[in-house]
Amino acid sequence: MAHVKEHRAAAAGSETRHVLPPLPYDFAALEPHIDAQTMQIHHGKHHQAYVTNLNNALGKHPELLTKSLEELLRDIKSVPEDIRTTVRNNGGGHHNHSLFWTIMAPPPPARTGENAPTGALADVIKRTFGDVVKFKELLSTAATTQFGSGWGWLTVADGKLEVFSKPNQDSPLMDNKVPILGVDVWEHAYYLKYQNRRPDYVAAWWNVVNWAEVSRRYEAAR
Ligand code: MN3
Repeated sequence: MAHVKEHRAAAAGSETRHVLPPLPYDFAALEPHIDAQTMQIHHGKHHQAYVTNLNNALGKHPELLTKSLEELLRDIKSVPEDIRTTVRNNGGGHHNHSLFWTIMAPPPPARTGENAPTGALADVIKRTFGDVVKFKELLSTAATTQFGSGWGWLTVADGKLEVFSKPNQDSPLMDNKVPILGVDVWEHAYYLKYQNRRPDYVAAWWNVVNWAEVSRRYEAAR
C-alpha cells in the first residue's frame, strides 16, 4: 500500500504524492438521484484506487512527482513507456473523479425553479448548441451511446464548447481540451441503483449538476 504524505504543501518543484480529495458533501447528499452506497464505494474505493495506483506508478519515476496531474495528462506521451498506460488510466481516473465530485451538488429546492446554467455559460451554450435542451440531449446521447466504460464530456478549447464521449478514463486534457462538465458512465457509477438502465441514470444526473461550479470552470478555461 502506498504511503501517502498527507496534505503536503505542493510548492513548485517539490515532490508531492497525489491524495484523494474529500467529498464536498455527505454520501447521501445527492439522493434520490445518486444513492449513498454508490457514492461511498465510488469515492472511497474506486477513486482511492486510482490515486494509489497512480502514486505507485510514479514511485518508479519519482522525478514525475514534481509535475502536476494536469501536466502529466496534457503531455501523456512524454511519460516513460513502462508506466504510461498506468498513468493514463489512473491519472485520468484521478483527474476525472476530482472534477466529477465538484460538478455535482445537492439539487436546489423545487421552489427555486429548474436546475439550469445561468449567465455567460448559458449564453454560450445557446449560441453553440441552439438551446439548453438540445445541449442536454447531445451530452446525454454521447454518454449513453459510449460503448462500454467511459465519460460524456463538455469541454472548452480556444474558447469554444464541444460535447463528446471518451472511453475508459481518458481525459480531454490529452486532446488539449479543458473539461468543465463530465458524466461518468462506468457501471460502477450507477449499477447498484439503476442496473442496466444507463439512460435513466444520466437523466437523473442532470438534477444534481452544480451549474455554479461549471460556470466557474468555464470562466477559468476560456
Ligand atoms: Mn467512476
